[in-house]
Amino acid sequence: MKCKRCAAKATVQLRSHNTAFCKECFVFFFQRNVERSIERERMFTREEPVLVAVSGGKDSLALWDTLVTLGYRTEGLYLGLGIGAYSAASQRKAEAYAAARDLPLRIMRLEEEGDGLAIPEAAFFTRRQPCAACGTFKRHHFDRAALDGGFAVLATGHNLDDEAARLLGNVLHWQLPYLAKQHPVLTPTHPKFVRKVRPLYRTSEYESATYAFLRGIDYVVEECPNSHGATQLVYKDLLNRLEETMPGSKLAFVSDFLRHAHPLFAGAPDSPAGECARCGMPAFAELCGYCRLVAEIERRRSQAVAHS
Ligand code: Q46
Ligand code: ZN
Repeated sequence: MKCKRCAAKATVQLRSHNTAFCKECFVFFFQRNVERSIERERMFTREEPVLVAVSGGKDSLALWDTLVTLGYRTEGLYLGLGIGAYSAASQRKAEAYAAARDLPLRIMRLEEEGDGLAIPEAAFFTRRQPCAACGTFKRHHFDRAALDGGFAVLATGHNLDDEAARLLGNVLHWQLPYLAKQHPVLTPTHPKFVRKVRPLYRTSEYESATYAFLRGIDYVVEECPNSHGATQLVYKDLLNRLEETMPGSKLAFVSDFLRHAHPLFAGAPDSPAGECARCGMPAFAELCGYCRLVAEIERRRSQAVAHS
């Protein structure tokens, strides 16, 4: 098979796009796709400072690599979740990537932040799935870091597979408020929030893994141990089987939703009425969701100590 762009021997076949590329042309294709997504959705300009949340995985490092190559103003942010060997390995990969290319990387670790609560303790004391607390913690610390650092935009490495799985879950349960918020660009609803963007929303997991490999990016291959059994994986598996028989289904599912259906769900976004009495971030009630969660963990932790 020949490369669609230069007619050299193709090394990467993309059934979803019904095409194939050689190494150099695939890298070009990947970067151009990301640039088009950024421009089409008006995510950010080359003048705006962008904080890129990097987990040490293939998607976020491929995203950062692409943004740097395309000439955007970026800084990386690694948030350590305190999940044993997985977090230690992810931090090493993120640091090694940034150091080798002399890129600015902020390191934050939940164990060392104000409340000192990492994900395992949060899950243990709330008796809920670790991912529930993890989402709230990440959102809070990313928002805070973007605000404190004076960034205009926060970019994350969510890819097409993530978006398609999330959309399937939201459609299966007709989660109308979530469908309204399912978009690669979230406009801030409060002066203390920054714009949140997902430039890889049209790029599959296979494409970002291939890109990372071809660009010599050393990323953490293991998944977070808490992801096993997550509903998202069931949806991803289903969509992969569909994609196998009907290549291009994931991309069509997400892009047709954004084009035809999203406008029907998107009403006026809910804006937080005030600011959290404890941390000062935007909040719908007296305390923001993060501070309510921290208060709950602390209450249960002191009860556990009192009973021991
Ligand atoms: S890191 Fe956090 Fe994920 Fe691990 S605890 Fe769950 S949400 S699975 S992307
Ligand atoms: Zn708060």
